Amino acid sequence: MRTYTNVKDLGNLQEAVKEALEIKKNRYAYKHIGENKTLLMVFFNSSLRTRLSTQKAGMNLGMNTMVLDINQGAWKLETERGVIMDGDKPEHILEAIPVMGCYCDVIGVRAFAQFENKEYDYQETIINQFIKYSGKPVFSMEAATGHPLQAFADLITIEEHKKTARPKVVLSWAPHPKALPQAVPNSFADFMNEADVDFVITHPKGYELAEQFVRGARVEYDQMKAFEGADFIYAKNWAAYQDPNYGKIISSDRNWTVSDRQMAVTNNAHFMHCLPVRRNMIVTDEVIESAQSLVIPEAANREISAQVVIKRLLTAP
Ligand code: AN0
Ligand code: CP
Repeated sequence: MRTYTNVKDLGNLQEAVKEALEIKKNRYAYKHIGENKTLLMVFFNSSLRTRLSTQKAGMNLGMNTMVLDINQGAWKLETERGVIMDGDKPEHILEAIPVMGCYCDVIGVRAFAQFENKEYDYQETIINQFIKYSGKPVFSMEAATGHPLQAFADLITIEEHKKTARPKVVLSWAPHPKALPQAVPNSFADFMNEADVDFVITHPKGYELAEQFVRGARVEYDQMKAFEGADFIYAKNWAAYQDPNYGKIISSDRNWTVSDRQMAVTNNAHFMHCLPVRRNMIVTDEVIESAQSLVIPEAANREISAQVVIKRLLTAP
């Protein structure tokens, strides 16, 4: 594996989950793999879980780890080619990336959608520049259109907690005061479409996700109907994808906040969210604190998903 930006990079998904569960049993078994290798994590946006879990995964593999926060202490980067750089950005990403590549063996990148230009975001301009110009294996720590380390951790969590061979998994939109990227729901849909689950997406009209991620998945606009008999509820906010509202909030309907009312019609479903989560916007205190909530085990599995990915990047021929 040379890059990790989406589910396909993992190849056989069942094999990948198996590898993850084996690593989880003994996460220090591969400490020799990363000896004298350096992991660089580059953040254009904030993070708690990704920063800590990915660094921990690198350390489990015996790597040295470095973190660069572009917005704190680095030069502001120009990302467009051809710009006359007479503004506030002293460095161009086309020099910065190969320079970063000189100091490390593997690079993780977090660069959210900017919501200024849909094509720019959905072409994954930033992470693709890292792939093209760093000369090193690159993995996504949430790029513009996907968060595959999160979705892989979510799949591992579902595998660990499912009670039936083919559980019903519902991805539900929920309200949020700020416009959030589609990366998390895109990747979750991408993974669930490849996994052996009965997958349903529910959201208000106008929140349809990109076709390349939804593929053939069932979309149910009635949230209560979607929740009926569900084994896993995966809540997440995202801003509109469809034109002319790309990147905009078009509903703040708090009836969509996941509460005991919706959970009551499920099959005693587990509640999932990638975190960070705004309580009583996305989910009520009662649901997130309930015995069925998996938000902490999900976050714990981020260390495992990252470790599988970094291990594969380190050992690729
Ligand atoms: C980000 C998002 O929704 O993509 C990161 C989630 C892992 N969330 C926020 O910015 C609050
Ligand atoms: N779930 C997740 O990626 O969290 P952070 O944004 O805190 O890294």
